[in-house]
Amino acid sequence: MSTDVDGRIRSWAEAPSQPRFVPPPGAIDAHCHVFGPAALFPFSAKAKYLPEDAGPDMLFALRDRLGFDRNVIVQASCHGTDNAATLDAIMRSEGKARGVAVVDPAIADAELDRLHQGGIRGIRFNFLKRLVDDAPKDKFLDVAQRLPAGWHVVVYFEADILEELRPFLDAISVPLVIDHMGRPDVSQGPDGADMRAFRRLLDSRDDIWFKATCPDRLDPAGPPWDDFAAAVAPLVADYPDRALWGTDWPHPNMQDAIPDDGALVDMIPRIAPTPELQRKLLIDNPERLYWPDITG
Ligand code: 0GY
Repeated sequence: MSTDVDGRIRSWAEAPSQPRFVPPPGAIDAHCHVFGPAALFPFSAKAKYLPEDAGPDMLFALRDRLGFDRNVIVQASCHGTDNAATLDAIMRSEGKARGVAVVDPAIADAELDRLHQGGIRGIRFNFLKRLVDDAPKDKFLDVAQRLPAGWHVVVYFEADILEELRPFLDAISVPLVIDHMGRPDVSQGPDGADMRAFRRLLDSRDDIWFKATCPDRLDPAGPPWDDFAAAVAPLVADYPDRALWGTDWPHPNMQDAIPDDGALVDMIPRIAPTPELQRKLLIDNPERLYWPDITG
């Protein structure tokens, strides 16, 4: 872990390696964040971690270095429900970023429209107790019914609460995107209990998507993340039109084993071995959710 004089955490690799895998032209990093800069966009008083600044210039430099074309910027919990940093980054991207907001469920409809104008295409419900104080399901369901046309709901939870969350998830009528596949224990293997439960969720309707992301968070054995590759490749193969991929840069609150972003990119051909799967994972699928104006 690296902390500066204020105790703020630097959770990303200073000099990521150049990946061997070259993403197809137009590829989208569909899960990443910006932090601050705090002087312009202060962190929430309820933030559970305080990161060093990781603003849009750094994100776009990484995008270019890794060979990506576009970003989907997900509002990180350290910014609470003030989406100004995310909106600023989208605005600076010159059309190459869209975003997912975190909102107060009492948000006005006009404010949702303003977020849409700013490039937001979904909202995130976070159920991780280490990141948020509360996750009010009834209020979440309320706001999920008032979203602008074409939006979806991103849900972040851990595998041990999936069954408990099922009635809540079933009650959301817009498409769902599940962050990091609901954090399965990948060491159980592709047919382990967590993956089987997650497949049951995917099989329950055809508008649930997932992010095949975060080997660094999900595979305690560490690089080269063999358990992650073994558990996730069959999922991408079986649900090729519902998988998304992202770096998770700047890896919020990662304090040990900060991943090398180049190595993360080199996981792509291990979970999506063919050019067709790679095109779906990196272009077709995220475009359908975030740039439907391009795909129609
Ligand atoms: C992630 C994962 C994490 C953090 C956040 O909003 C956040 O702070 O999402 C985490 O700590 O697992 O997807 O970025």
